[in-house]
Amino acid sequence: MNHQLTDELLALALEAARRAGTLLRDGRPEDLGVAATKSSAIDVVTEMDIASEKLITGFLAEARPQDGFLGEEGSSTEGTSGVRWVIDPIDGTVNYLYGLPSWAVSIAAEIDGETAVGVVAVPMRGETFRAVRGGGAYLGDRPLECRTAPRLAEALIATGFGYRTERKAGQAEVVHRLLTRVRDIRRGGAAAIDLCDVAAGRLNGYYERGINPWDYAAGELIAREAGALTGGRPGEKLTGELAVAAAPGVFEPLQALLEELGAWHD
Ligand code: LIP
Repeated sequence: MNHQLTDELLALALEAARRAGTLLRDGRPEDLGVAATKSSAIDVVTEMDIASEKLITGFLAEARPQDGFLGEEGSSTEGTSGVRWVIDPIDGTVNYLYGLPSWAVSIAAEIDGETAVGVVAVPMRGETFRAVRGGGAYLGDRPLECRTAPRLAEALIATGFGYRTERKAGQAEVVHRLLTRVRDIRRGGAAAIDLCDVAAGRLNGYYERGINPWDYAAGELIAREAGALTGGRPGEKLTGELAVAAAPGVFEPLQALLEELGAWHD
C-alpha cells in the first residue's frame, strides 16, 4: 500500500470526523425532530444527519476533488482517483434523535475498491477509533486487541434489528434461540460502535442482518485490524445479507450457529 496516501486519507478522515462530531454534539437542537423517513416510518433522517454529511463531503471534496463518495444521506459519485469515501454521518440516528449517547460518525476510505482506512468517532464517549489496513487498530494512541471467550456460551454478543416489520420478525426468531446459547445479548443501536467494541474487547462478537456499507466499512476494518474475524455466511464476505465479527474462537461457532438459525434471511 502507498503509505503516503493512506497517511493523508487517515488525517483527513480524522479531521472530518472530529468536525462532524463537534457539530453533532454541540449543535443538536433541543427540539430535534424527524426531517424525513426512508425504508419505513421508523427509519428516520434528521436535519443533523444531512448537515453532518454535507460538512464531511464538503471538507473531503475540497481537499481531494477527484475522489468518489458513498454517503448514507445520498452522496454518490464515482470519482477518478481510485479513492472512494464511504460515510455514515450519524450511525445510530435513532439514539441521536432520542438523546441517547450511542451514536457515531463513521468514515472509511477505499482504494481501488478495498477499505484502506477507517475512522469511527463516538463523541459522547470522547473516543475515536481508527485503523489503516495492515497497520493495526487504535483507540486514540492505544493499540486494540479483540477479546475471545473460552466458549460461545460465555461470549457477550451484540446485534441489531432492521426497520421493516418482516425483517424484525425473522431477527426476533434468531435472537430468541441465540439468547440461551451465549452469555448475553446487547443491542446498542449503532453497528459502527458495536464493531469498534469488538475491536476493543468490550464485546466478544457482533452480528446483524441488513446493515449497509456506510454502517460497516470503517468498523469492519477496525475490528479486523484488532485481530477479529469478519464475514457473512460461512465462506462468504461480510455484506448486508449478514455481518458477523468476533474474536477468533468465538467467530467460528457463532457463524455456524447463525447459519443453523437462518440469520441471513427474513
Ligand atoms: C443503524 C445501525 C444499527 C441497526 C439500525 C440502523 P443508522 O444505522 O447502525 O446497527 O440496528 O437498524 O441500521 O440508520 O442509525 O445509520
